[in-house]
Amino acid sequence: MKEGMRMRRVKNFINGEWVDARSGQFFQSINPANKTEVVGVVPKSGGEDIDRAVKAARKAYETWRLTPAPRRGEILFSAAEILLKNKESLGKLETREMGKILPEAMGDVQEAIDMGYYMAGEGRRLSGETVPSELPNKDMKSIRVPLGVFGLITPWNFPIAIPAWKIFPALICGNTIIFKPSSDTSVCAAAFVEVLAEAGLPKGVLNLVHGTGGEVGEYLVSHPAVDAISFTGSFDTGKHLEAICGALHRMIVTEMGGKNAIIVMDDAKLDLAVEGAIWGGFGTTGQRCTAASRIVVHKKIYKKFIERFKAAGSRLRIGDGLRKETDMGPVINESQFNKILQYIEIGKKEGAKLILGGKAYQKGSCSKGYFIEPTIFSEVTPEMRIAQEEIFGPVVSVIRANHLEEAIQIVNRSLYGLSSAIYTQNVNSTAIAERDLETGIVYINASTIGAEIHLPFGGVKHSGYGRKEAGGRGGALDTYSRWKVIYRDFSGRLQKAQIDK
Ligand code: UN1
Repeated sequence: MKEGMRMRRVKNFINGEWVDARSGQFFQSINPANKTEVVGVVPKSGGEDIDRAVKAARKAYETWRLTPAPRRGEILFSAAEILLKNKESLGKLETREMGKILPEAMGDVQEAIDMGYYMAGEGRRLSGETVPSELPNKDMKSIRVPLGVFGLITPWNFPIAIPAWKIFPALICGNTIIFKPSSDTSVCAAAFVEVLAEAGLPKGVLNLVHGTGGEVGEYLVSHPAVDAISFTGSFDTGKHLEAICGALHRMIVTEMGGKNAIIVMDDAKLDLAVEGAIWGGFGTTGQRCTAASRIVVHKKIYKKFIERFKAAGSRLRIGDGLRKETDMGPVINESQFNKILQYIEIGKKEGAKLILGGKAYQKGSCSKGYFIEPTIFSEVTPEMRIAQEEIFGPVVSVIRANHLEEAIQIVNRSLYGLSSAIYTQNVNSTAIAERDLETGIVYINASTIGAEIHLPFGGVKHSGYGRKEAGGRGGALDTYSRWKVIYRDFSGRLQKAQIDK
């Protein structure tokens, strides 16, 4: 724990060297549970730093793409081993820089470990198809090839897992990388890159450039020598980057917001549903893109659900995520803190009934951080702004529904479509929900959060665009490689497909 309290001077990582930004300027990364604690001092980079990183990545690509994938996999396997050895210290660092409670921070590191082992194994598969030709003495196959130099832009809410979701598959497929993490979690990003360097990644294959989205993110996305982009963050930024890439004819995948909902039917196991709503709504302080911000409850059990949900919410203990007894940590920064409090005011003005929380939490040492009470609104109607817009904080809206079909309509009446859930004991209801819910992920008798890494992750509508993160075939491998098709004719004569019989 003592080690965890030190302030770090982090650097950019370009062409295998730790360097400051060309500008010589810095910014601070602070602990959201205690604004007076500086977790790290971080280089404030600009276009010149990106230029150097892109140059290094382009050069490294020439050899990395030819390195056998099983060898690339060995480096990933070593990285996973190092992460496992350092799981607790990385978790503590993450709690200090991002605020989530330690068990969740260690889960975040575990998600990266899982992805490391998984993608290491993919190094021995990366399979395509070999199929017979319609002509004699001819063979044909599809193979996966890298896209080239990838720009990766990641958010602060999963400071190690989300970079791992992108970096490990991009590497196993043979791409080289410029990694631009959120400026709120620069120290975690540097710690993660240190692990990959220690695992033996050749110089230039993975480059890290710190800075803000406006200053370096956009420059990276539109850089002429970058081949593809993967972005996770807000809808507004993602859509803007999609437009840039569209004009440049550049591949981009975006993973964006959510307004995820849990349906609780009248035959649900109520206590289980309440637990799921608490975990989905207030886990990670509501700051997952999969967070359950709407609970759509069958009218027959609405009152009972509200009572139990409120009681469970009021038992949550708020505080520094490093303390064992804490259930819910702070929100990430001042602008999020203000935005969430504004949404609470909007909810009140719209006529929703505030039944729990509703303000900043400032008891004792919590006055030094960005803490907000777990907040529940009941009597929310589907069109209210608090039921439509992504708040990204510990604010949950409870909506009443008359029957299953109406509940599904309410869930689908959203610009977003990332994750949804239904609690019911009726197998037929689960079948209808699984068919009709318009989200990329559907949970049955489980909350909206907690996706595992070996199936594709991503949503529809405003929640995402293009290919998916995580998973193998149909997921990350398709995102970070493209198909090349080879036809070989060894007949020694001209053979015409579709014409010769
Ligand atoms: C995110 O919130 O951006 O499914 C990712 C989950 C986590 C990942 C969330 N495994 O909740």
